[in-house]
Amino acid sequence: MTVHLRKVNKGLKGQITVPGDKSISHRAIILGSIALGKTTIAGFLPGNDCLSTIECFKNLGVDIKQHNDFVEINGKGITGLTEPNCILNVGNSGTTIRLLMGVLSHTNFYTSLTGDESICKRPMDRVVHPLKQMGTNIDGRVHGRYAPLSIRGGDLKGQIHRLNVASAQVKSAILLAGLFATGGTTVVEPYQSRDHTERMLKKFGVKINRDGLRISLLGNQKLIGTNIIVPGDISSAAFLIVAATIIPNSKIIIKNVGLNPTRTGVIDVLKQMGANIKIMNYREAEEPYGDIIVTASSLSGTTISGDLIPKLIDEIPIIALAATQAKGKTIIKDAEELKVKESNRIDTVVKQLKQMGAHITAIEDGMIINGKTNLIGTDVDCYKDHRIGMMLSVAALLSEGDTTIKNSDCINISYPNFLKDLAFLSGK
Ligand code: SPQ
Repeated sequence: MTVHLRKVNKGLKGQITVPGDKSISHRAIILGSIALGKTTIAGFLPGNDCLSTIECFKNLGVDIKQHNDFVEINGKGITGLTEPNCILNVGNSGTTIRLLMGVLSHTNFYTSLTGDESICKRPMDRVVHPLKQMGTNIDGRVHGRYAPLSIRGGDLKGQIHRLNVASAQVKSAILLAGLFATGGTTVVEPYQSRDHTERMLKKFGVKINRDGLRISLLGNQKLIGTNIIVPGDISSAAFLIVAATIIPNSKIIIKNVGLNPTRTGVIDVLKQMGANIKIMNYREAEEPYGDIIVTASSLSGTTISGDLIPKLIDEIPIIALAATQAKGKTIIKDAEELKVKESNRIDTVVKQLKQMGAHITAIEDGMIINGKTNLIGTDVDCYKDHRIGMMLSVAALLSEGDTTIKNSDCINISYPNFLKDLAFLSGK
């Protein structure tokens, strides 16, 4: 699909909710499937990635009923999955393929896993190697580096794994495999990554321990079905937060957004740049959440690096757009992981924003942006990457003239109503 957007003349106004958190929705399906008894999920994200996770577990013999944002699962227990009679297709979802590898690592049956063109280019050896060390039989193209993958599980032994990238997907795959292993499994992270798996395992009754950057659990624990409420996705809200910050005269309220501190880096950075963002009705739960109020404001450049990067990795495309509207220089570094997302997000962000007139340069591990620049509408491509598609849609609302975005249907991966919500806030 190609969309045509143009500059908005008034600011964004109104109150809105964003769809459920993608990371939490995936984990609720996965843990509900291997738990004993019934799990319900309210606020589930019915985006393409999470629907792929449901489809994979249905093919593994799990009874799952989904209606919009409500899901009911009759869990199979930790050893109850059955051999699928087809290749499991994860579509565009890195979280699905990597976490599934952990869940399937102990099975005594055969599974093959694949995904779309982007998935088949993303590195899988970061999960394949630790799982092999634990005792699973797993292989893939180029010595296990890429999908398609094949798994025939094995008898797993718990181990200590020291990660060299801060990746919640790698950490989660190892911890899930650890549930089926003899003895204890420990993951040591270089920096803290999102901790939804750890929080949700606790909710399903698993004993799991964090000591600084070390997370440990013992194998052979039972998961008991439970009721999960998924808060709004802060990664989706980030597009609206930046839009309301940089489009003059805006004021919006986003209700019930997840505020897990391992995900709120985007709010910290935007505030540091001068954004007017307030949190109201903050509530502590398994996953904290609250309402976010954003009023348009002027921004100044900043530097984003180190342990902040995993807390905002998926928000870097939209932060880069914010930086084009900030006075002075913004440096984003230590973000090499951007190269192995749905697209190479250093290349795609730099190329597309440059085309719209931004002063932006790629560096080896990030980008440098000099603002403030008036953007110009033109023809752009989101390279089938949902986060690039949403960033370019916000850029279009701010740019002189018309913008045409190719391949924008990828937005359905994480925020199916994004363009409608933007139109609503723009008063259309
Ligand atoms: O699931 P997928 O395709 O990897 O999705 C992305 C995204 O932008 O939606 C990354 F491209 O989010 C990842 C995120 O970057 C979701 C995720 C998770 O749910 O555990 C963790 C992060 O990836 P990683 O590699 O740092 O663990």
